[in-house]
Amino acid sequence: MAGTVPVAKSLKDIYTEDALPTQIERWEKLLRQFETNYGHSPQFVSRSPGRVNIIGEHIDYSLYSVLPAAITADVILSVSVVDNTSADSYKIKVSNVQSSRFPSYEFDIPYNSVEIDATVHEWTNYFKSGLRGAVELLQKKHGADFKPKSMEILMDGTVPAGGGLSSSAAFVSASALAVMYANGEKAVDKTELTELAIVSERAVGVNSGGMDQSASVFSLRGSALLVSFVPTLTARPIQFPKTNPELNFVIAQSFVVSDKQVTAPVCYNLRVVECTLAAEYLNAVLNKKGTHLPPDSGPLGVSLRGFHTNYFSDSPLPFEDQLKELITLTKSTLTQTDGYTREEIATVLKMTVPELNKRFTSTVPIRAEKFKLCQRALHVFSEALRVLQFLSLLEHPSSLLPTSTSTSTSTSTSTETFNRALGDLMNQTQDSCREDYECSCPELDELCRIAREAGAYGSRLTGAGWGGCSVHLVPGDKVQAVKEAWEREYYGKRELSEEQREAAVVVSRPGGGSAVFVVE
Ligand code: NG1
Ligand code: MG
Repeated sequence: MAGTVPVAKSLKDIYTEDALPTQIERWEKLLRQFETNYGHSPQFVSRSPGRVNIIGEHIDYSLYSVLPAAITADVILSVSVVDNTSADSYKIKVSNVQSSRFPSYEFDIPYNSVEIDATVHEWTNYFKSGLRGAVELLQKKHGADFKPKSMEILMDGTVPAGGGLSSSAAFVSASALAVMYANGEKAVDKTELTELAIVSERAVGVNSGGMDQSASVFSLRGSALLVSFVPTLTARPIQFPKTNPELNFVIAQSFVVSDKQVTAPVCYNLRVVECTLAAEYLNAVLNKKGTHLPPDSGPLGVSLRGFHTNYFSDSPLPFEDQLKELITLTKSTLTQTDGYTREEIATVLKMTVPELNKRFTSTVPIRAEKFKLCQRALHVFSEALRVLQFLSLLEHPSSLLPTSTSTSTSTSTSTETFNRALGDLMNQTQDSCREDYECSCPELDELCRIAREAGAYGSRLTGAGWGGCSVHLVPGDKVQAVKEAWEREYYGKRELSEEQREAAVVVSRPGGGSAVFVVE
């Protein structure tokens, strides 16, 4: 599903009807504030949304398919392009509607490089990483002496930071899109934009997969998105069955903030390294074709999916059965459930520990004595399988429905059976994230327990975890009960601001992806 980023004429092209009144007010405020800040109106606004991941957690960087959907919350950047005056640099002025939290900056940037200091956690790093990716692409297209334009920017973001709804990818994608458009690219290719946003975001210090940027750029209103990374990046819209009004996804914040840039060495980046080491270890023990894997597009150059493809290269076994066999093989091969030391892994990979460190842990800082290869690989293979099972339920709901003529009672019973089957898969994901991947936290577990007891079919964390958001499949007539139970047992017991209370729970409808809006 390729194509170019849409240029919207009206906010109706961007938001669902229920979101419009609030959004119109917000956009008008942004345009007014831009005039106050810079003394004239902006020329255009670039927009990219956050996302909720429905299923497929922590497997994008192992190159397995995932199923996210865009949400209404987004990043909007109002922009005006300024004539360059300097011979060797351009100027970027960037400010935020929430100016007390996010101070304004002015940067003089040399034409030939965009410096980002990932060790200093500035909010503008995300803008700069989008800028860097876009400028590199523009210079690849138009020649190394291409001179980017100066820009004045005012941003407004409504995706909560560190909340598991991917504020970072929304910001990086909107920034890269703004820079492309400001520099004369009026038809920005979605795949190019996504790929550059994926690589750019890694410059901020997190070795992320590509799910968030794909969801942010490619999503279509009303559909979830199946994002695949092999053999190339593709995004396919998946419609929810329209005849199933019970299919409500409810997002609930834990208000435990997990800032990935800060926790990466012991959380996110460590998992990326563990998965990569598991791939090389399994390959070294099980593959007869050489000690090391051929390179692929995983963040560290090889992946569990790469091992999978290599191992089953000539096998006629269906993909789902291959995953099942990999689960069995992981258990019989990676038997040390308390983890593996660097020495143990290096010996199997026939390298020295310094070589291992240089190859796998030098580009991203991590801290660990032992690597839990078995548990991490088990999560990845079983989660990849759950995505396929979830997808086949959505695409062939009849596989669970009775084949004979159905009365209305049996139809509603079978809708319930269907939703329970989806919910069970989400619950299994949560178990796997908690037990094998160790990326949940007591608060997320608690939100899931409360929701299930109040009638949710399925409940799990969404996004990287260790805090942030949870997502729940809740029957329409139980949404209220679930909300009340959270209020009573979770939110009511915490000190939250009015604003936090209001944003705590959202019933999500899949929204559209990136867009440019031209200001007349
Ligand atoms: P969050 O923490 O929601 O931004 C992160 C990664 C994804 C994916 C999920 C876990 C980034 C930008 N995103 O999402 O690629 O790996 O965790 O499934 O780091
Ligand atoms: Mg993020």
